[in-house]
Amino acid sequence: MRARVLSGIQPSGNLHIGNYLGALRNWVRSQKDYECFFCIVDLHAITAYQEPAELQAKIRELAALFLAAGIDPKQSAIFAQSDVHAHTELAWMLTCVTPMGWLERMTQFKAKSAKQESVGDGIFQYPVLMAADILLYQAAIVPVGDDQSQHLELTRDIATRFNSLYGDTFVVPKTDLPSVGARIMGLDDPTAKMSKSAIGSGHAIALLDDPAKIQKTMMRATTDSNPEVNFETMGPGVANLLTIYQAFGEKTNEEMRAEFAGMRYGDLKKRVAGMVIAKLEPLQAEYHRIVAEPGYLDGILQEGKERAAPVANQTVATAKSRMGLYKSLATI
Ligand code: AQP
Repeated sequence: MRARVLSGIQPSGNLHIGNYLGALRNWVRSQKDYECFFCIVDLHAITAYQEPAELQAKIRELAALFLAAGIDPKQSAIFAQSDVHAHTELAWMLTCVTPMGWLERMTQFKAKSAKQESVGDGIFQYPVLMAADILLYQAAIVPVGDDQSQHLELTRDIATRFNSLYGDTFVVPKTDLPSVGARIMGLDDPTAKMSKSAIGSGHAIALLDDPAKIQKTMMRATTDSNPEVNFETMGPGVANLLTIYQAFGEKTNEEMRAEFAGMRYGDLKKRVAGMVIAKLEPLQAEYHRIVAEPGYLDGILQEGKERAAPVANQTVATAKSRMGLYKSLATI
């Protein structure tokens, strides 16, 4: 049996190049060596208010983007988290073995709760649900961006604690970060990570942005007070633009220096925009082809659920029995 991979993206906001370079592109690559489960984490998305009709539309949009990026539904399961009930069931069991102190240390919880007057319990429990997503599939590898590293460490701790309390039940997973592009920063503010939920038109490049919009956003990107690229003194804005180019173009550090040292910022931005436009063009064409086929996406999500649910249900059954929870004679 091949080792398993699990990862997910929230159907909130517009998928951006950070999501692609940090996670989605690695998912596509992992299909070669692993049995993969890719989850549209709608239960995570509702930790912030989502307009219901828009959430429904975003779930399909995300499924189409997974396919357009190169996820092959014949090899990998694409499904919605809320469609496989075991996710919430295991999340509760894991909540009961997770000390509150572990969750209070999560930087994403601290940052998100600092922005809100009233903090929902869902934001606090977010990493436990994420642990359930991963552990249900006995995933050995979890390809994510760097912002999820702390949550992955927590998942490992929860799995280890459960295993030591109740006997070996879960595979303890490893994080798979890309070597370049693990944390793409906001184009308007290169000290904050590019995020779907950030407000402002100059912040992110969405995977479905047209070439004119990409060019415009790129030309407005924050740089620094130098006139041209200097690899020794450059600020985070210029470093971020170079990272985007390097990640999309799969260039070595030497190639980057040879191509960009001494280049004026206006030319740098044009060149990065050109690379992003060229790389997104086939993905966008494929996306528009997929969404034009009525019923296709629902079929893909149904097949994904049928592949994911038996695996998840088996793990929940084992975890319940290890914990001593009641099992009736017949399943209804
Ligand atoms: N800027 C990023 N650079 C690299 N990888 C990133 N990821 C997210 N942002 C970057 C990775 O994308 C996957 C999906 O994450 P998500 O659905 O939480 O996306 P988001 O952009 O982080 O969305 P939100 O709604 O804006 O969430 P918050 O506000 O929580 O950041 C993950 O693998 C993530 O690492």
